[in-house]
Amino acid sequence: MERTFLAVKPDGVQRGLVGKIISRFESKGFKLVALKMLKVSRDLAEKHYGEHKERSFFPGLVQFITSDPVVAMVWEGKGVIAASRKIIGVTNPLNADNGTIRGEFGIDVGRNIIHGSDAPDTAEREISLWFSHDEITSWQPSVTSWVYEQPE
Ligand code: D4T
Repeated sequence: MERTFLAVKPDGVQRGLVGKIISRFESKGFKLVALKMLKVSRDLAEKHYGEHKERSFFPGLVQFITSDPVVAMVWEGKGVIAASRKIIGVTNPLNADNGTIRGEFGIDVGRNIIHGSDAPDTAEREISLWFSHDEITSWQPSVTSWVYEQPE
């Protein structure tokens, strides 16, 4: 089954949106397999956002993501990477569709509430960057056959 890495950023935590955000992925039918709250180190932030290190917004982004706790998660399910990006909405909340997390809760690109992996290779890299193998749980929701026509 496909997995993705999601993180409620410090603005989402400060604004009390953690429960609402988790609820969206739970009610879609995706399975939460890892969850932790942490204050992100500068090293982790720079590794996570490494692809942006030459961009002008990089210092502010690292400052923001390390400023207060984040809630880091791994979610599992069919098509979870692309579906999560749809649930989250585009990067700039002002352009995000109504009904998406960013569209509903955000305004500024530097305060866009949640991160989600954008492709399978990114998801794999981010999951192993943020979680050790033994922090990821294996469990079988009892509702699986009510979510999937042909459970794997
Ligand atoms: P993340 O990675 O946080 O899920 O966001 P996206 O995948 O949607 O967008 P991204 O990688 O292009 O940007 C990473 C992160 O940088 C912030 N950002 C971005 C910013 O502060 N100013 C900017 O101009 C851009 C483009 C927001 C998300």
